[in-house]
Amino acid sequence: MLNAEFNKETFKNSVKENVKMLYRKNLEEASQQEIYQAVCYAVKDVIIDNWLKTQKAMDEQDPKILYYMSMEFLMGRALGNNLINLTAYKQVQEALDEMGLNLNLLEDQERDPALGNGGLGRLAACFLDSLATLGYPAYGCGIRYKYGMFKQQIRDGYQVEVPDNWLKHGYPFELKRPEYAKEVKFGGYVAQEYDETTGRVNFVQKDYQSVNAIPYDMPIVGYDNDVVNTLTIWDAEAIQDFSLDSFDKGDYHKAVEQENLAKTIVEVLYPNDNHYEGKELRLKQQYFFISASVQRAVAKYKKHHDDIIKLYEKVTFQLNDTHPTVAVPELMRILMDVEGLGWDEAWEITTKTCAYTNHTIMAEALEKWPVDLFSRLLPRIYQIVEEINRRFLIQVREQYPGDEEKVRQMAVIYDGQVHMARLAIVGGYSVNGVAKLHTEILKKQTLKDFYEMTPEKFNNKTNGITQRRFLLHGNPLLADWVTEYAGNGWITDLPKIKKIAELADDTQAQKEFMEIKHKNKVRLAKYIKEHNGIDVDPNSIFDVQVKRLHEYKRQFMNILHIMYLYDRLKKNPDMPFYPRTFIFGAKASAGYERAKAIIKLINSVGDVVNNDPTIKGKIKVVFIEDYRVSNAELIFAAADVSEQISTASKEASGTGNMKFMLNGALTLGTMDGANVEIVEEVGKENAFIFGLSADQVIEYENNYTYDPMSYFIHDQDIHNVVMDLISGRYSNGDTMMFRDLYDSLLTPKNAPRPDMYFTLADFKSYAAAQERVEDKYRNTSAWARSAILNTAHSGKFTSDRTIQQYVDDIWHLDKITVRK
Ligand code: 26Y
Repeated sequence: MLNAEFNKETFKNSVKENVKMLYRKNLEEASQQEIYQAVCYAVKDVIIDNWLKTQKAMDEQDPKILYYMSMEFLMGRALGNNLINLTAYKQVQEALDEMGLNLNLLEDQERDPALGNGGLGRLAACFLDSLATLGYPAYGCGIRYKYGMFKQQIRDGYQVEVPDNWLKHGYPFELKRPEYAKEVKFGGYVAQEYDETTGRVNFVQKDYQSVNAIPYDMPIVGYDNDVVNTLTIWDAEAIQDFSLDSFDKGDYHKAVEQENLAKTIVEVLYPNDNHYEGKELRLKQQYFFISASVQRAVAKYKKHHDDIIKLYEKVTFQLNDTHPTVAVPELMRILMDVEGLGWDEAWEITTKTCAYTNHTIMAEALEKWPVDLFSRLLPRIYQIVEEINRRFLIQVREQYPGDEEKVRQMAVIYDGQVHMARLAIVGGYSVNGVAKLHTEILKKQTLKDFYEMTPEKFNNKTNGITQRRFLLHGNPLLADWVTEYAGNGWITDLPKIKKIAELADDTQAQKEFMEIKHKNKVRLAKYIKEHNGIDVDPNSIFDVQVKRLHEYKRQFMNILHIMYLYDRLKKNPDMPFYPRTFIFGAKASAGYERAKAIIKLINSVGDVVNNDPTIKGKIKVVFIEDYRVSNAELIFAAADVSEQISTASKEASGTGNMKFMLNGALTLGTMDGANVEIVEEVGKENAFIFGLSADQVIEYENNYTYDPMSYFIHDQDIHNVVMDLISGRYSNGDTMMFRDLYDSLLTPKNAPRPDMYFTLADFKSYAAAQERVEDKYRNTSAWARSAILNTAHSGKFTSDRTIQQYVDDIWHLDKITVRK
């Protein structure tokens, strides 16, 4: 569709004008970065008009608004995505071509805004895209970290973390809104003051430190509907300039402290994924953005409504995991201490406003804050949590008289700790898991006492991804091919993509599909050559595992299998072997030593294998540095095999699995997370499934019956490959380099049991599944058929579907209309 705003000539002029205005240069003199900025401002011009229109529509239509509260938004680059959603990508590409400029190269000038770690943060970004595209009124609420997810460099095979100064050149799409600043208070104590006029006792925080939260708005452009929603991220500033005012007031010390607080609070994103560390600064970050966001939501509501009692009719908070859970007591505080409501009224409103999504069942990711720290930092909030807990336990004891085990399992404050998941469940009206299997495990195991007490709160919302970024933008060749046959309806209605299933048996279509895949593999091979200096063969099988590095995701099993294959090839050079390129991309949390050792192992195996002429290039191992949203788009488009090999029961859903499927890769995976539903959609004959089931894993865990040593002793292949960790083969003779990894399988030092992730139990069935991959790939037609069917059956996994289900079952929003 031709977008009127993108009249080519007007656009070209606008770019030239912007270069002149911003840099006092003409086009020939400007750098690529400067032209990129000029293009962004030209695009922003169009967006601003729609942004205003959306704002006006919201003011007029007064809809219920969703606030999606998240510590993380992994947005990825905005320029290309905004052009896609404005349906102006191709016109702008042409306009720039005519100016002698290349849109792809300009896009590469943009730093990824990486304000998130992995799945949870990227999910939030996909959700914002779908909310705007479906026309639902929604705000993302988060933190404007000065430094996002670190940039990863690989030096000598080791991960090195480099600060991500993403704001260095300024971020062209953001808008500072100082007029909506909010004060956020920390520490001090709570005084009770009698108010003569109302006859009430007020709770007043004294002797506190505070910071100013300053909102920055980012536009979230809906696809072809003129809707522009907002992601608000909060920056912190000192309340006042300490060098002037406070010095005179003799409060110099406090002023310096407040200045420091403001500086440190938004300094950096914690690079932990699925792993909790009780750091005080992190709790400060949580309360900082939640207090500011809740204050703003309440203020916005009060602009149009004077009946605070009905807040939940116009406002709903979705808590992205437990990280924003202080929203529960913070809303209670505002309703009672600021709005003057009593406990019961405030509680009713709060528990109709907040809803919680759980993203993990792993114990190590569950947030628990020591009472001492929590109460010191948030004294009034702590009082409220105490009272929530007191009242809740009365209920529990009423329902389960004499059953103190229930109290232990459910108390919000227990054993000197505030349990955030419990607070989120008690304080909200909905609890959801992110895939069917995950929700079942929550109900039957992890949260079973809560499920038993309030089953009506529990529901499943299987995750999804946005096809606009991960097919339309990331894989234009396949997108055009799909559109040619099935029309462009899939862009906003992904299930329509199913029509291409009709082509699965068509030889010509199979050929075209494989040619597109091949071109995308050439594109990735070029990226790998430029970034890694490694030559890879686009005719080999591209076997890809990209995701955060974590033991439960078992990149370790993948590389062990590569070691096993290499060893077999060495011993038997003429064995049938289809050339394979194993591609990894993964950041390890900075303090996660074992994860970092796995990165080193992957690179070390790569060094040996890639440089061994005797295997004639049959195996290549590539570790892509700095895996992030922008290079992910290239990687998904080029993959043949999608490695989704987590220990069953551990991966709540996975979303990379869906991106691969959409791009026609075949899943090699365990029956975990959303893999289960992927197989349900595409059929198990079009995937490679192996390994223990979630039930089997849980049974082993409960009964302590798993014995990895027996595999090590009785299986010669396993024995050999595990021994190669300490043979020096991949470490220039250094037998200690990978000793900890070896120990983790057999004799753990800092884990409750060996091989906690059942690597040895699953190894042989993984290797067998890999053989099935190879067999199938030899039959090009059979492979192409399955690949087409994967794309064809990916309809369920659009985040548009996920969002519609959240709207229907949890949020109950109405659409706004912007385009007349
Ligand atoms: C610091 C600590 C409390 C923490 C920080 C980040 C805990 C968890 C996380 C992030 C979790 C996460 O990304 N979970 C992933 O969420 C995805 C979206 O639902 C799932 O697809 C994926 O399986 C899950 O691991």
